[in-house]
Amino acid sequence: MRFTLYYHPLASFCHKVLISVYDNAIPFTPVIVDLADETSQEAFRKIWPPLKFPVLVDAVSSETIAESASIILYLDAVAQPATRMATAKPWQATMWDRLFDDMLQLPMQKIVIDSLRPADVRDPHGVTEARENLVRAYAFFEQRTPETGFWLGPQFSLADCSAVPALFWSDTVNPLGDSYPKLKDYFNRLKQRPSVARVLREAEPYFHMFPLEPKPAI
Ligand SMILES: N[C@@H](CCC(=O)N[C@@H](CS)C(=O)NCC(=O)O)C(=O)O
Repeated sequence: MRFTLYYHPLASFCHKVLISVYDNAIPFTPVIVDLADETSQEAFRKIWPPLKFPVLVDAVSSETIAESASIILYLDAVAQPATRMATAKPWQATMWDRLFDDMLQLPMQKIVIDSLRPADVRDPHGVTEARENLVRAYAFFEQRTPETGFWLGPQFSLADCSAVPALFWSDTVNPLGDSYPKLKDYFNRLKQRPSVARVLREAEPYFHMFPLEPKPAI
């Protein structure tokens, strides 16, 4: 098999890549990384010492690619997929990718990671700020979600792959509620796409590992 993907089914940044490979039926060897397991961690350290996933290894080019968006763009370039995730305007796709990561994933991670800290070193002020940032981001994305059209651009793209985990996990820690109807409709459309539904279904058996209540739900 040409491509090997190192990932975890629950990990939000891995969802971006999984959606793109499932969407284009790109075959790959899956390697689930369990950082809590010493053997798995040491095996992965040899592949990628920073121990951050997803990571893709291409046996043909011998390249090791990290960073979810870079992996998606790499596969776009070498695997000749039917749906080009970079689209004809790659700067737009990467702009949305950065916005979803920076404006939703980062504050969402702050809230989750803080809950894993010992009680005496938690950062309640930082968590309140992160929640405020999520609400500001929801309002921004609500305003920018196109009035017409199915996806963020003229076709399903990297932008939409990035939107899924950003919205899914942010909605889990700080529910969207009913104040953002366009964004919510877009999120619901995303969840119906077969590649997205498959990624969320594969994550579901691990939902109990999520440290906050309520647990995620599809
Ligand atoms: N910017 C990176 C972020 C990668 C990242 O933070 N991955 C998380 C999983 S979603 C991870 O590796 N966590 C393990 C750790 O930080 O120890 C990307 O887009 O791939």
